[in-house]
Amino acid sequence: MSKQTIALVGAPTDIGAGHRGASMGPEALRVAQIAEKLHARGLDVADRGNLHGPHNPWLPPVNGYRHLAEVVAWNQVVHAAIHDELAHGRLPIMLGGDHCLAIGSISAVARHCREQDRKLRVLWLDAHADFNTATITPSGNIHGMPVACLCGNGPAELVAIGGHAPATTPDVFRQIGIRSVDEGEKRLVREAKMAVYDMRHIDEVGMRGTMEEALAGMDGDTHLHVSFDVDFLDPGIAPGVGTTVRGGPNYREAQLCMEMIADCGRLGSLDIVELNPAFDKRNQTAKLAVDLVESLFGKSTLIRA
Ligand code: 5AB
Ligand code: MN
Ligand code: MN
Ligand code: MN
Repeated sequence: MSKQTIALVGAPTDIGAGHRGASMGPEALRVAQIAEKLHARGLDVADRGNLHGPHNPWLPPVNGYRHLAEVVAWNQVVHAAIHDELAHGRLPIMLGGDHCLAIGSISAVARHCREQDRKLRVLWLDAHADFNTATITPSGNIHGMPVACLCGNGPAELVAIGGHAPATTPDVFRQIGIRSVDEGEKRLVREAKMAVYDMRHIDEVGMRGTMEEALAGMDGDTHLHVSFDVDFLDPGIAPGVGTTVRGGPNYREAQLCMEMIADCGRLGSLDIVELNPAFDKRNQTAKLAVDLVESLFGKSTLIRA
């Protein structure tokens, strides 16, 4: 088997967020040596640099969406770049940027899976369900809507990114770490029968039991995508995000989550999103994210081998 090549794709924008600053995420991850650390793990790493898209005009929502046209433009660019990496057999890591960009990356992964006749599983690591729509959103911020858009509930321009509408269906998702869901959003999550392993579930069955359930049922034909919203982590260890919610996974729980994903051997693509250096101190949250991503690629597994 040839060596796995990882492609780092920077998407420096905060176009879908409620705070400015996630646009600095890609550079903070590079400063935290994401490329060097993965390379040291024996992986081939190519840093593609940053994608380009419209500036953030910082305007109020229109018809329930903030910056819809700019969000569409960014996601088209992300979709094309991530699809191209997958088509060439590489494992893309999208360095966000805010979480609206998962519409572009996951639609590209879903398209690749259709083309290769593979199944898709998405692990959504987040404090939030990101299942809002224009009518129920409390903010109009599209980073709170990517899962809904990917499942066909959103504006046509976003739902159809990549040409196949919807890009995917709720049954491919496993949401982990959830602890902040808006009232209207709760109803939609229940109606969609979304698999939500919320913090209550993690409290009750532990991270190990949770991950066993979330990873169950995948086979050799399953592509695993991880969408890692850094606000998944407890803000005590990860203050560098725009939307902190107390009561998230601690350091060891987060490590176990990543280690169990590594052990399953199916990881095919990754988003690292919502890192906001404007809220961080000494780049500690970026360093933690890189530390966890090293575990996602098997760092701690070797100790026991
Ligand atoms: B994130 C909120 N539900 O829709 C909304 O960080 C927050 O990508 C969304 O998970 C958080 O504005 C979006 C209140
Ligand atoms: Mn999110
Ligand atoms: Mn979040
Ligand atoms: Mn956020």
